[in-house]
Amino acid sequence: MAHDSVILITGANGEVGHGLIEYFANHDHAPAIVTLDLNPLDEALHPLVKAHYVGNILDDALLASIESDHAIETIFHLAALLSTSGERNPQLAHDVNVNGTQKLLDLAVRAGETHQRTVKFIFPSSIAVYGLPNVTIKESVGALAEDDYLSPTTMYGINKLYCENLGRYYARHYKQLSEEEVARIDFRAVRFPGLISAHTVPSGGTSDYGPEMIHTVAQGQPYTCFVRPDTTLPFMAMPDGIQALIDLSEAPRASLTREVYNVTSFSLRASDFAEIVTTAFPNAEIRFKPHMGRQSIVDTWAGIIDDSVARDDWGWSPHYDRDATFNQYLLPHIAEKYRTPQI
Ligand code: AKB
Repeated sequence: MAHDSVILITGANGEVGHGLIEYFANHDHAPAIVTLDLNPLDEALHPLVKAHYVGNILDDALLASIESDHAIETIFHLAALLSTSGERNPQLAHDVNVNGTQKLLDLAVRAGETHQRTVKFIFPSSIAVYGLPNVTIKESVGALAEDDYLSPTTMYGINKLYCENLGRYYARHYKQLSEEEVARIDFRAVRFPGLISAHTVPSGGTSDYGPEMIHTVAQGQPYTCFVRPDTTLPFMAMPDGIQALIDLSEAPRASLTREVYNVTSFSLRASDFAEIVTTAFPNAEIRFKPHMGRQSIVDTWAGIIDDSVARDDWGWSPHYDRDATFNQYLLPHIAEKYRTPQI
């Protein structure tokens, strides 16, 4: 039976999934969208997708039915456990983040063979792949390029780094011993910094202190930050994160010089975050009470990342820099969401 080509989005119910669905559904020439998530898809998105599957990415029968029902052209594989959740349950993180990704890569290979095409596989990786040995080096080393300091200390970071390599293997070397094997996967990954959304508060990540601080204070509640004031991480506004995945997926293959790209917007200390939030919400009550475990995670992550290769290869450029992220995106939407007065 002939099938129409589709884009498959896993972990579709998160905010990145929402953004991708809205983008492709409103794009004239985009294929139809099929989604997979542990939870039922938000009602509002139903008219925008061709089919939604509820279940676990480790469920082989479910993946087989998606594969037989549709001709998959592109996969955005978003489903994952984040870094703090991964330390709470390392075995589950490995199952979902590694075994789940491999199942999706295998599905992509089979879909490519069945429909005689190369399937695009778009993968969000993370700054968690970095593993700086100590804070002194973190502070002195400057912006990290893609191949610097890749010794992650979290299950999540290890999973992401391994899946970057697995994706490159499937794209470039899969079954390299067999003469007639054709590459069936075009694997492309972005390494995200902390993403900050005006609409949702993340959970299970370790960069979450940034978005938690602004959303909590905007609701008139005190916030206790779980990292030291001097902790520096790179961040990006959520719409830019979504745009990065779209831009990379649409870039001509010939312009790409690698599979995995850093993307960033601005780097900020936790104390700078608190200062900006306090300026916007003068009644803010923010205190710092570092959590040893979570602090030790962010101390190994890059404070600044170098995304010049993404800028050169596929024209990456964030729409929101630091000031625009706060003044044009976060503060107006968050104040509106919680109806809190700002100065
Ligand atoms: C996390 O904190 O785990 C994520 C990430 C930076 O990948 N937000």
